[in-house]
Amino acid sequence: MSDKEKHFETIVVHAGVKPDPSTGAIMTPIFATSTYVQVSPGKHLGYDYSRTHNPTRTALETSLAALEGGKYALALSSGCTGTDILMHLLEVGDHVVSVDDVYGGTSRLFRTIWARHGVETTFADLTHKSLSDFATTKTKMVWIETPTNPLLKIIDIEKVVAEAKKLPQKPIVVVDNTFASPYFQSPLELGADVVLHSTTKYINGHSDVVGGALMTHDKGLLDRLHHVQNSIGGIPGPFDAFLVLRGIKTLALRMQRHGENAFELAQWLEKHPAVEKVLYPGLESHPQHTTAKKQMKGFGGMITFFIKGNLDNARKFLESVKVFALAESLGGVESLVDHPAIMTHASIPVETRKALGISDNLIRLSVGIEAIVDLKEDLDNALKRSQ
Ligand code: P1T
Repeated sequence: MSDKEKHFETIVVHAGVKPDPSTGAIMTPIFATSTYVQVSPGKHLGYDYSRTHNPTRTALETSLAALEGGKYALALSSGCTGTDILMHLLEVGDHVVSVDDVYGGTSRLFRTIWARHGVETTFADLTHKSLSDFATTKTKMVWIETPTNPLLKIIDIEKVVAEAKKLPQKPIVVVDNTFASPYFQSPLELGADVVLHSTTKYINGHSDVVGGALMTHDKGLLDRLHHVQNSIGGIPGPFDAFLVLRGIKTLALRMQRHGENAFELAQWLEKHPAVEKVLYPGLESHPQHTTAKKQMKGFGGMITFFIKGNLDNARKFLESVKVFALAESLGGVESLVDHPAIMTHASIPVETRKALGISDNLIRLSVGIEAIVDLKEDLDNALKRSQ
């Protein structure tokens, strides 16, 4: 049976993992080695130095490619490394069109690092405007994050890909699929050139690794990306690669539960008297609910909501939760709560943040896999204390 014929639940358990030929060990060993013995200069078993390749990483890359239905993947030291490697493909004077609401660290890399090196980024609301409203002849990359972090906007991937293909210079379309995870969304099938993941999040799923990944169908693009990675570093160590590979085995089970819990909490929060507004792509009230239904298989485990009141009310809530932990990051088995304006998106200039709607009463939930009744009770108690 080819990987294409297998179901996602089977792929996550098996892809990339083969019994070790020398011992039969069912789990891929952690190849803690920096170098490999050669029988003659340039004659070796496929591995020469671990910045270039490592067998534990190779197993992870095979698995990551299969998750996105892609042919190739690179495992990286972090999600931000993936963004940086992609930006290294561009030249001075090139231009990027990026979705306006992106992870704070992505925005920081575009604005404070790559702008200094001559690559400008225009941040665009692609929920209702066209790529052509922002693209120039120099636009070489289109950056989509969907659902976006933290406002959970949904961008129509097929539509943006079609618009990009009409531009004569054919910019690379990147989709940061971290929030949806490959369980709920497959951007390569929708025409994207590259998918990026912070594997720190759902893919690893246990909040014990920082990692990233790039997936593509295009061998030429893979070779260019690997050339950058091999030149600058940005690799995960073999122990981290092993942990991510282990986390992937339960990805389908975890995502199913994240999605169920989040859907129920979003509906419940929408009726809560201490909540002003809920943003969750699965709710009919979400402005891009129809697009979400079209391109996602489910709506994910992230919820964003506006609490009634101001920063004081938000603080009271955030200091009162007991099952949810107040922490940056997302996608682990445990529920987390974040205050984007002060925490994950603090690096975005305050005026830009305000214009986007990342206000002081905005709260982001990463809904874990705990019992839904405990999560509800925890939020209910903290919401009551907030007012
Ligand atoms: O942290 P790192 O593995 O480098 O991943 C960066 C990144 C990329 N893309 C998205 C959509 C992300 O959310 C992140 C990291 N985000 C957080 C740490 C956060 O709490 O939002």
